[in-house]
Amino acid sequence: MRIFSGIQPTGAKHLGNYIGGFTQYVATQELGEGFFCIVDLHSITVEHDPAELRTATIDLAAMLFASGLDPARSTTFVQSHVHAHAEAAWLLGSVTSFGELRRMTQFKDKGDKQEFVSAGLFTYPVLMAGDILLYQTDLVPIGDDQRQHLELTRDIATRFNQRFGETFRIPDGRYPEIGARIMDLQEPENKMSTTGGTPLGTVFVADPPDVIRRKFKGAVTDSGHEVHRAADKPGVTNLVEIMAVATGTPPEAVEDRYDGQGYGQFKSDIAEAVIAFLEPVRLRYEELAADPGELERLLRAGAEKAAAVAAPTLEAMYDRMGFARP
Ligand code: AQP
Repeated sequence: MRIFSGIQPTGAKHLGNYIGGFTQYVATQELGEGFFCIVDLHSITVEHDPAELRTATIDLAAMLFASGLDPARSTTFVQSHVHAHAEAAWLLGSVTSFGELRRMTQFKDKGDKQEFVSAGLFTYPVLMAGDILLYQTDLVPIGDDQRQHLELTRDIATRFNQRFGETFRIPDGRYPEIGARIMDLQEPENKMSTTGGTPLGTVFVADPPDVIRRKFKGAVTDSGHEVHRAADKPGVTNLVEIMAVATGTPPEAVEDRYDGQGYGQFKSDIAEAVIAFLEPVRLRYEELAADPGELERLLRAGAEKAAAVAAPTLEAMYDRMGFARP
């Protein structure tokens, strides 16, 4: 079984990324052959700082290894190191319609927040489709926010196969049972997000304990005492889910334990649970990030392995589309 997922090197990674991304990568690497990609080409679709992109790329490698990705077992690499990704995106653009891309909710949400809406932001899902399809992927561990992009990937692959002959495996998504969409602590109707989140509502993996305590203390709930998940209580629902994931207990058990007690104790217990959940990763991350030379070496080795696996798929794409190859 082939597993592929990508993660953007944009700034600090948050608790939503950790639950929707990292924990699933580590779990799925046990299921087969994993390819985990730092998708730097995606990060330039919104305004970015070149110096930051460079350091964030290496930093993210440290965080991926710190969370438990094993470089001996899973291929961890940087997207721009494997040229096939950019080429595949161009080819797949011809089997993706303008109408499909225009329907992507992430484009609408992010586009609304940008002063300059780049063409790259619009075509981003095509690049993502190529990322996944190049590796003949069976399973894509992602958070709920990427569900629509994965559906589009499946449509693009099916269309390519129909038009040019069987070339791609059709991938399935894998979403966390709990915590597939962690919400902002201050604005729980919005997902916790790097570009769209509030500063106090976004918990970073590398936040020190006192910062995590402060953020949970200020989390928006409602005026009641009921610790129950409900559509009209997104703040409480989110906290119950976070507590469930951080402690590895079912959300119903969290509700039973705290119902009727008020939110003060609940919030302070969640903060402690999240600190304990993230601390080993943060400490290991700090250790690994101190040796960028070693991280670069691991990423070079990863890119070599990834390039070898992606090359035959790209070649098949060119061939079936009728290109006269050199
Ligand atoms: N709030 C979330 N809850 C659960 N999973 C989430 N993911 C992102 N936000 C949440 C998952 O994290 C993985 C890596 O995401 P990414 O950093 O590559 O980019 P993203 O999905 O676009 O989300 P970000 O990081 O918050 O950036 P913004 O919102 O600024 O684009 C993915 O598997 C994602 O599903």
